[in-house]
Amino acid sequence: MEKTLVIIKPDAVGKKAVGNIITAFDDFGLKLAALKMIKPSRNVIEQFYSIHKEKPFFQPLVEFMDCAPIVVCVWESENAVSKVRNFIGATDSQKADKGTIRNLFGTNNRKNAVHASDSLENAEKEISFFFKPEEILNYNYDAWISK
Ligand code: 3AN
Repeated sequence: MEKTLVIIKPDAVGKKAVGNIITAFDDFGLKLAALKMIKPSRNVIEQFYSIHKEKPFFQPLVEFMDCAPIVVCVWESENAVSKVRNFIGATDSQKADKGTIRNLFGTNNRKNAVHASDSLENAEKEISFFFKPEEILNYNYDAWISK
């Protein structure tokens, strides 16, 4: 089973779309392994997006991510990384396929509702960036939920 990191961004939090986005991932067949709402410092956001620090959109991206709390979550499934990337759609919400998370909940290429890891290697790095190992929960509710 793969795990991947999803961030519900400030625009989606501000729109009160957190519940709907989590439900969409649940309904898509992913299993929630970790979840928290945080307000990272500007420095932490800069570190998270450091790969983009030379890009023209870096400063506005950091400012946007710094403007309100975010929700970070870990989702698990077979091929979780590519499954989630396909499900969220293109970076620019205006160009994201109909029915994708960014199409449904985003606005443009900055306010695009969610981030998701783009490779297994980055997923592992990004999960450990926000979560301690003991915060990633392994559980099997099928065993008792039907009782
Ligand atoms: P993705 O999140 O689809 O993998 P990246 O990794 O290329 O996209 O970019 C990281 C983030 O930077 C995007 N999620 C988006 O918020 C922002 N971004 C990317 N390209 C642009 C752009 N041309 N203008 C403004 N913001 C951008």
